[in-house]
Amino acid sequence: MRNKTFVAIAIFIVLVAVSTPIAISLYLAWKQSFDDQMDIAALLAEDILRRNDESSDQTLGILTTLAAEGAVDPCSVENIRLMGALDLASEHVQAVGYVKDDWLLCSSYGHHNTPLGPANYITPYGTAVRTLVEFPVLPEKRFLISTDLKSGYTVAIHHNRPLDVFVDEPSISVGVLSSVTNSPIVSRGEFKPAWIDSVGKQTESRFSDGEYLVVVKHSSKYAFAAYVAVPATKVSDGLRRLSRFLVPFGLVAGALLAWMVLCLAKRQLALPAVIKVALKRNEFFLHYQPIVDLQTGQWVGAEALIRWQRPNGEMIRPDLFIAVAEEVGLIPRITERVISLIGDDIHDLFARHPKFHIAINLSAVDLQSRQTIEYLDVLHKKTKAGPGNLIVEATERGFMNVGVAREILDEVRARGIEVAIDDFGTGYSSLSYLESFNLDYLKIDKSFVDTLGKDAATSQVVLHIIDMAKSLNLKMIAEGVETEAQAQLLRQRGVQFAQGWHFGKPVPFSTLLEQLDKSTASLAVTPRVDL
Ligand code: G
Ligand code: G
Ligand code: MN
Repeated sequence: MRNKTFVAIAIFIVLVAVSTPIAISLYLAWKQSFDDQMDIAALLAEDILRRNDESSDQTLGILTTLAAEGAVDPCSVENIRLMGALDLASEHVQAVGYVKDDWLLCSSYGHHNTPLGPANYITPYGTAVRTLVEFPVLPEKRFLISTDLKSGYTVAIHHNRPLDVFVDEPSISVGVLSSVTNSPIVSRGEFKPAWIDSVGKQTESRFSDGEYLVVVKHSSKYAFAAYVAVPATKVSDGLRRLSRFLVPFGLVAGALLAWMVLCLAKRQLALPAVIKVALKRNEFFLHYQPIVDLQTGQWVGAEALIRWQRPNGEMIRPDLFIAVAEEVGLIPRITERVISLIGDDIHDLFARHPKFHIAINLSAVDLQSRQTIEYLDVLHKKTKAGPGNLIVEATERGFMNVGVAREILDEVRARGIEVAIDDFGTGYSSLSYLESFNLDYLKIDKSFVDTLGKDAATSQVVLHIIDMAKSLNLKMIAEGVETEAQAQLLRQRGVQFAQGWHFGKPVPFSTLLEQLDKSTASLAVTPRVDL
């Protein structure tokens, strides 16, 4: 079950690990390509706008000059010569002329009598604009003609002159919009009227309608705007080009992440197998953490804590492998090993220190199996343990299947082995639940001891736990005591025993025994005198 979940999670993480960098690199490539195409369109629009501004500057210049000259007969020889000179001097301008009542009467090329038809629109500067004028003499050419309404003077430029920009791609649409009519004055390629709606008042608008990326730039001087529309397919072309570089990067990054995840997963998956090997190779051993009497400071017992050192020197923490062993059903074998290691360690401990106890941690499953009693029986006999020399510690989780657990614990107690509830307060047990078990000790969890002396509201909890233990007639062992201040408070509250770094860290059995022999020897020399 655990393995399946783990494999599923690992596969999921690998998939995410591989696809996320690729998705991100693809997105970045797409974004880059999109921005690139927008920039190209903006540059083109800028170019078109500049040319139009120039044409308009020249047109306006010529119209103002002629009006200021104020020739009596606009079509006089001198005036026509002036028109020719102005025409020649202006790069964008093809012809200069004079219009009256929609007829072109004369121009820099001489006299005419050509009807021009009505104007397409009038600009805010009082100029009539005809966008597509054909002259019979020049059938292939179309002209954009601007006429000053007051003077009648007129300037003609080639219709497509404003769009005479370099566009390497025929699919790109370009054009100039009149801000008066909101329609193209000149255009090349597809134009969608809907684009006009997307144009704001600002000088430049950029948007995409799905089919085209469009940039519209308004002239700051005149009533027109240049637009450029690049087909959206150009973005995917660019994306393809960029992806060729970015996606391999994504793949490498993803593969690296996946590899790391797999390494971690492999480690986790392999753990049960490694635990089995460790059992065979005797890689487990025990440390013992002293438990002291808070009144006398005497060591009254020790908790056996499992330790695991791999052949490569790596220590694996019990929080890690005990949880795995619990899930894969290896706990009975570990408990069996722990109990047998205790038997090997303690020899004649109880003969030398008859009041000393050794506490053994049991897991929830241990309380469901009569096998545990058999292991404990062997230990009991081997160590010649008297009443109270052995303690088993069961966590609240151990009491889940109440019936069986109670039966087994009662049998354990019948042998003179005492029972402690471990990590108390971290589980879900209620008082009534607790009352239904026959217990001897309550171990106050380190998390509650930590709150002592701090002004935290939780420090109230420890007081309730102490009261509860008292009312249930349980002896108390406070865990994880790290300071004298904590010890002091616990002592004041009537807690009898404590365990923690303040008194001693977990040590090998030989060290424990040495200390124990030393302290009793010194006691023998200077016996305590009870007053
Ligand atoms: O000392 P320490 O970090 O080793 O203990 C971590 C956790 O592992 C504690 O909650 C302790 O109860 C648990 N533990 C230590 N030794 C054993 C053991 O022999 N059996 C079981 N079931 N749990 C143990
Ligand atoms: O079985 P139990 O959950 O009681 O496990 C005790 C755990 O607490 C062990 O991991 C032990 O090493 C650790 N421990 C014991 N005393 C102290 C202490 O004073 N401070 C801290 N931080 N950990 C402690
Ligand atoms: Mn414990």
